[in-house]
Amino acid sequence: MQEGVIVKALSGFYYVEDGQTVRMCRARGVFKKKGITPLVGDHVTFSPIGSREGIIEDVHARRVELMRPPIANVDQALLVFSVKEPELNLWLLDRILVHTERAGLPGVIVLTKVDLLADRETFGPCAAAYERLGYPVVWVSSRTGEGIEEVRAHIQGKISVVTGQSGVGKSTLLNALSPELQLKSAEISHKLGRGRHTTRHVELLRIANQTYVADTPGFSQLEFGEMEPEELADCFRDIRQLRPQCQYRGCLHEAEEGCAVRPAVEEGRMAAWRYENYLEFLAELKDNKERRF
Ligand SMILES: Nc1nc2c(ncn2[C@@H]2O[C@H](COP(=O)(O)OP(=O)(O)OP(=O)(O)O)[C@@H](O)[C@H]2O)c(=O)[nH]1
Ligand SMILES: [Mg+2]
Ligand SMILES: [Zn+2]
Repeated sequence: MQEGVIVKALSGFYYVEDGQTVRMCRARGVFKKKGITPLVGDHVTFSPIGSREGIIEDVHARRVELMRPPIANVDQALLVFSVKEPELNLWLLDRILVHTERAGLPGVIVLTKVDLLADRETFGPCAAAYERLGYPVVWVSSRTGEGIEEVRAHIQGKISVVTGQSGVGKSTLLNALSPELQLKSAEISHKLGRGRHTTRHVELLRIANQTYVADTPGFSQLEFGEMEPEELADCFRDIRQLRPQCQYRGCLHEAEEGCAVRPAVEEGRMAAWRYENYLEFLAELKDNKERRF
């Protein structure tokens, strides 16, 4: 038996790197029975078959696990959003932040395609709002090279996952960081105003010594799965900070008396779009829960 890390998952095969080679492995059927899906980033024990194949026998306990996109044991997420083509979508940004916060992952917001922007001022207040919450915001153009070194500084010595809609420039960004990767990228469809889902699998790529980044397919939907409505407030850093001041412990921050969140929004201490997104996601989670019963 040997040990390695899953670096790629594709068509039912797991590509396991053991420090020397990458082997194409299948997972033992027992995982399916136990409801375990091996993820890219998983540390595994495998039985080798010849020099290029193997069978995964055991998936080691995960330090971190993210389901959207599916990956394990990363240190942080790079939330990649273009300012144009496609337009910056704060609803999706807040939605992906729910997933990363829930996984306990630090997030760095990367705003791409800033070369297409005539006036950056329009995005200034929005970027500042996320920075106040502790999310660094990096302005990037893979075309001019702006911000690439700043991204490099953020990923140095870490394992990161890039996530964002199709066509925002995730693969292009990784190519700018490391041209020898030669990842496929493609023009967005101008007719549909969105990307073409060029990247189709999750793959952990080596950028430098000790520095890895996982490229992932663009998401379109980001379902919350079986998450309790009560868990949502914890995934919004602004609400998490205000919550101790709410009068009732079980406050869901909708219209409760003595809630500290609503006044904060009215007085401009919390971003109004964040609160609107919170209420919308909350309604969705309540609805999901009803359907489960
Ligand atoms: N102007 C400009 N275009 C960019 C920039 N970054 C990427 N693009 C273009 O955006 C398009 C989509 O880029 P991709 O890297 O394929 O996007 P992706 O996020 O990997 O998309 P999926 O793999 O489908 O999820 C390509 O035509 C890129 O050339 C940028 O900084 N500026
Ligand atoms: Mg891609
Ligand atoms: Zn409240």
